[in-house]
Amino acid sequence: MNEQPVYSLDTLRSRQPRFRGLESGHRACQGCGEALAARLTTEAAGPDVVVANATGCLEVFSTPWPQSAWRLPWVHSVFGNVAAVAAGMEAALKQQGRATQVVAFAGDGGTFDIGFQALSGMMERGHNVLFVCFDNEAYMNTGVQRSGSTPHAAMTTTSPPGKVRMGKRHMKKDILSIIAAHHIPYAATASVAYTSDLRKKVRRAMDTEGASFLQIHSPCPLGWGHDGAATIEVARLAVQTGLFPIIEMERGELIGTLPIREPRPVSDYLRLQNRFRHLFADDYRARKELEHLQAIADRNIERFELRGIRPESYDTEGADTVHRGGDRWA
Ligand SMILES: Cc1ncc(C[n+]2csc(CCOP(=O)(O)OP(=O)(O)O)c2C)c(N)n1
Ligand code: SF4
Ligand SMILES: [Mg+2]
Repeated sequence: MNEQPVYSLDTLRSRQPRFRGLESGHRACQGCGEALAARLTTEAAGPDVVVANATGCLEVFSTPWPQSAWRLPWVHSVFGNVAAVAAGMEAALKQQGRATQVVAFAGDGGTFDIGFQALSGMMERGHNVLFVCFDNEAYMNTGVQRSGSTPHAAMTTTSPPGKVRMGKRHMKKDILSIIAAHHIPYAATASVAYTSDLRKKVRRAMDTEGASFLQIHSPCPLGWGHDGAATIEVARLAVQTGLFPIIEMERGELIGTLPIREPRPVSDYLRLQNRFRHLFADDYRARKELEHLQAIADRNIERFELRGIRPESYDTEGADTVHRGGDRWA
């Protein structure tokens, strides 16, 4: 009879796959940044978590009745009340004396716009909930309508470029400043292009007592009009141009940034996406809008000192991009 080798518990554990909160086989588009962001977030937050998920792409592509891609307890809320649902769950678990933590998921529409009232109340009351906004900069689930997070000049179905204006007229809301005004213990931005940074922030938020907030920049190939294979490149360029600053705040004070060694011109980022195609037309207004977007990026770089004035252990050049096969940050 063949003797089976005896492995230690540690060896067996090291051979187990990482905890996966969101399984493959869901119905997101190829290259969906939101699906990647949700997978990374649950891997870092789990396994002892329960999730409340607002209506939106993530909820729809992960749970086509009667199937589910979730490997953790998960509840679907309506579009506008996920923070209230998560707050109730947290209060109930606390009452039962359980250590299970609560995470709320919402798109930018469910965060910046319709879900904001419930989010503000949850933060004000100080519930021990991590609220994650998967920011794909429009209402994608219902066919790419503009949201309060859609960048200025972007094309959506409700902000088409034409004779009157060049895409969205209004500015992208500075949600992190609004969150900072609630003085919650921890708030940060992250990007699917910088996965180690994203994981560290999720863990830090989970270790924080009280409300925490994470805004994850999550490209949407369908709504932004880029190749699904270019999702990470697009996400990285948003950071490296200064258009999506990666920052961390404690009680409303800036405590960390991801510096940019060599800022790239915004056109490198915009050119990859169909939603900004009209900005490259031979048109005076297009040139003006490009200058405007460059000024926004330059202002972010100056405001958050992204040229690396602050001492940091890594920057956008040194930080990883997508890391496969193991968790070197565990
Ligand atoms: C009160 C209400 N209004 C509108 C809708 C339709 N609706 C469902 S999801 C959605 C957009 C979601 O956008 P976002 O939160 O950004 O998530 P995404 O789909 O982009 O991930 C809308 C408008 C709804 N479900 N409930
Ligand atoms: S529409 Fe965008 S956010 Fe929705 S599943 Fe497709 S890529 Fe993801
Ligand atoms: Mg959205």
